Amino acid sequence: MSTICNIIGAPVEDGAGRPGCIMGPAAYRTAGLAQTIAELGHTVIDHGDVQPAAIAPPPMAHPNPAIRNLPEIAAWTTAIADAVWRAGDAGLTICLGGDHSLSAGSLAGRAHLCAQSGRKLFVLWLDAHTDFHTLDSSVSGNLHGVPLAYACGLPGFSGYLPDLQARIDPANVCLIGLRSVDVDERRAIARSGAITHDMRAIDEYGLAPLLRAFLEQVAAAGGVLHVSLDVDFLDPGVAPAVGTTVPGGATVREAHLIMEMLCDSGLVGSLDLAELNPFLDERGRTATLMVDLVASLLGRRVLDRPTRGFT
Ligand code: NNH
Ligand code: MN
Ligand code: MN
Ligand code: MN
Repeated sequence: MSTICNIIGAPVEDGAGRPGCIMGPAAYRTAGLAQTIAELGHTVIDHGDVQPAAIAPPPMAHPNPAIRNLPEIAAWTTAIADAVWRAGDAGLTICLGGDHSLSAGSLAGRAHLCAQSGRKLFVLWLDAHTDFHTLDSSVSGNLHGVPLAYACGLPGFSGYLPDLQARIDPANVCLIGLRSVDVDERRAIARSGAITHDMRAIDEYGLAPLLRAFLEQVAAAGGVLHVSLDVDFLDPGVAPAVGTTVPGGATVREAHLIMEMLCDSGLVGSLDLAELNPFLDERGRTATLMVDLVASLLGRRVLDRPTRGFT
């Protein structure tokens, strides 16, 4: 079962607290992402790196003095949403980060496509963090902490980040891997109705039943799934190349199991690879692991198994 993979580089780093994510797309290409996907029998179209739109003058000031690089992130969001929308909804679209603020654009672009096709969009957010801050609640001011709240249409973004063509229903969002959630985010995510599984839930029940329940929900609704994978979902022992390491993350096998189950579901339409900071990597091991996870998503298997795969 082969598909078309649209690769879009999104080398934004203005949303993170430290530089380095600008090198992310280059690191994935160096680690052989396109060749790996092609060897699995798929067709790869690499659209190159997105160029941010012109930054709107004069720079918009926000009453929260902590907020950093808002006009820059607005420009990136416009450009990434447009690139994702133009790639269309056939096959699989992969956005190579770039810090997690890229997902403001990828989610906006996918939501726009789904609004046009009438398909229901679901989101699987694999991250130590919820990224559910508003511009008003963010304490760090780093805009990689807001993309999910923005795409779900929480208040306070209008006039600062581009208006959404369509918002995502938080009830269609499932977050897995949580272990660092700020006070305001904790309140907001609980109120939103999103499905949340922290690391304790994984420890107690195992990943498979948690993910299976969500995938059944997506399938029953005839939905299409966007997967947003933050490098810090993984344990820093196996994935050191990220600026916001949090101990106690997912193991290599837990991450592969997710990708294998996602492949079998046949439901995934788009994927973000967010927060890789190659400056912090050790001999490319994090980039290589991320590429191997994409391979599992796209059908790499140890033994033959029934799968819906990608059609
Ligand atoms: N909640 C924190 C903040 O807003 C952390 C966000 N950092 C991330 N998110 N890496 O995935 O700064
Ligand atoms: Mn994140
Ligand atoms: Mn994170
Ligand atoms: Mn925060």
